[in-house]
Amino acid sequence: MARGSAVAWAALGPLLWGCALGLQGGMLYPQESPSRECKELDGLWSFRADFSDNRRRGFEEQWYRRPLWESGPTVDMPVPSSFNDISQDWRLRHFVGWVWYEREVILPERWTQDLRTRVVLRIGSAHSYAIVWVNGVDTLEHEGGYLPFEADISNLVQVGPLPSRLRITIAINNTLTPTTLPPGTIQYLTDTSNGLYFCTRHPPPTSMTSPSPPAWSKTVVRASGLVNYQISVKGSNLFKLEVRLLDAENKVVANGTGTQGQLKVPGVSLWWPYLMHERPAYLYSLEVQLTAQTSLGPVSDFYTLPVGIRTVAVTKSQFLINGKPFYFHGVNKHEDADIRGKGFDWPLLVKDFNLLRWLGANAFRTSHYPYAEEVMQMCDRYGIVVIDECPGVGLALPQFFNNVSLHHHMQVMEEVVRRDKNHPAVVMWSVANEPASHLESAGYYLKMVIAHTKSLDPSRPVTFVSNSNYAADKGAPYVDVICLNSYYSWYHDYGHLELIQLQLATQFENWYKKYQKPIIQSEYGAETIAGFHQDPPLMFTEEYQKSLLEQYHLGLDQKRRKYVVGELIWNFADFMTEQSPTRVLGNKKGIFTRQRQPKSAAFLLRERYWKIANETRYPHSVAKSQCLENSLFT
Ligand code: GCB
Repeated sequence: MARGSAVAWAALGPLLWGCALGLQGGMLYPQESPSRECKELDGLWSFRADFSDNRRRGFEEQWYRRPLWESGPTVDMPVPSSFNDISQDWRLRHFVGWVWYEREVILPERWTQDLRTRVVLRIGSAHSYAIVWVNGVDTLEHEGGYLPFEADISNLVQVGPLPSRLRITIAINNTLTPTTLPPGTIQYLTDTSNGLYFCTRHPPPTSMTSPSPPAWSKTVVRASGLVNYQISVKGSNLFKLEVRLLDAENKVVANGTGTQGQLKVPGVSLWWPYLMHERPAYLYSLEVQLTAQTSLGPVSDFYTLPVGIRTVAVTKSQFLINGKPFYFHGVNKHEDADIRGKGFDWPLLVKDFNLLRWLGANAFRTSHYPYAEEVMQMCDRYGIVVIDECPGVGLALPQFFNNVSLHHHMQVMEEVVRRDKNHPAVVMWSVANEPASHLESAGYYLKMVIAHTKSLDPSRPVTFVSNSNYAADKGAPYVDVICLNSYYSWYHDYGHLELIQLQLATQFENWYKKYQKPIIQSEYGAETIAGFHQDPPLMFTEEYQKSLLEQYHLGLDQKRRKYVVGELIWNFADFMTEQSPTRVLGNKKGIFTRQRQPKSAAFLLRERYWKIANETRYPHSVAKSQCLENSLFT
């Protein structure tokens, strides 16, 4: 599934190449500047699923060597999207194996004729193993969905007088194995000899030539902010780097030169979460200008990175942003919508952010994989705090905790940190959701992944989300914040809403007594079919979802001024899943439907989130925001 956008971009000459923390190099989001041009490759691609028994006909017949239509029929496939719900072919709905995408691109003349231009092909994400050919030449391979990958293709396009047409072919395989992330197992249908297979996941999931960014870290000293930057340059040793930090009014507030340095910002405006300050989400712009000498003459490159200045810290009972206690009142999300499935689209994204603000939510977790970079950019701009989760979901079987998986998991965390490290909205990394953390092998595995993530980015706390018992969990000793999923009165003791408060109190007290770390209720919720009603409440009705939430809220209120630092509802919206007897056209635990219309629980949650925001912090600034919200939505 080509979920993410594809883009080709070009920059003149040597490139700024980000480098930060424990990471070598970086990967800048493609951005136009006086030296850079981008060409979006989103739109209609030619597509074919390889339905052959062994799924390998495309390789046997070398489909990448010629235009795809020459080797058989193709259909139109929109990018970005998931292919599953686009066609009327039932085989595609559940297809596992190799699918082939292809499109032709016409490049601007400068890209192919000016040898000082570097041309880069970048894939926003492809789930989950991808091989890319350019004009039939094997160019790029990448393992793992959800994250970007790119290759410098200058030497492929700058070969002759006018090779302006480029044929890009991408083969993508969505098979999950014990060593992919998420992992899965392959089960053969009745007759293994015909090679028909499908994979299950555990648990069934829901459904720069360039530069690169200066990496930065930040600390706050009274009224001054410090921005540390580090830049690496590719393609020249003879260069000059100038760095300027501009405030939101475009006034230069600090200057620097060279590949690394520290910018001091007197009278700093900090980046605050939504509802925590009257001017939340304050962003500076870090402008980097490179001038370099190359064998082909002098060249320049420009890149501008939005920068937020803030601190994050964890005590044994608090989560602090800029030294003030922060309470996560938010949601878990999925990148999911009707027809398009997983994938990125602007109307949905803006709608979701409007709903988050309506709700008074100040945070979400990227359950259970990194979301598109554009989502992270919106979070920076809206002040929505993010727990950034990698695709470490479904690590439920002992065989998934092996060395190959561990190595890959660490690699994935590197890619997540490399992509998202410069987003002030990201305040914590989550390395997994509900791994079988009661296993000894899982304990070692989680310890290693968490330690590796901390070495990549010592500035942010790291967690994983547990559904284990406090006494059995082997990973909790290594996290900074305990994140707990529990489904009282849903998967346990269903129907018994009266037990929730007691169960929740016991859960919190046991975990806190053992670990003395702040706790987030990272999932809770109830399957609810919009329009189903019953009073007294019965499961699957809107009344039941509301009552369950009310009981949870009473339990959370007992602890939230003590050591519980957050609550994230499961889920923001209904979403598609694999078929199963427990799912009615997907997971219906949303407080909004899949079409983003509110169920009764959305109003309950809205009242609660605004109340928490008003009562706990900055009454002066919050009152103003609420005023604005109310006037917008009444
Ligand atoms: C969970 C999982 C989430 C599921 C949810 C549910 O614990 O983390 O991926 O969708 O439960 O609704 O079953």
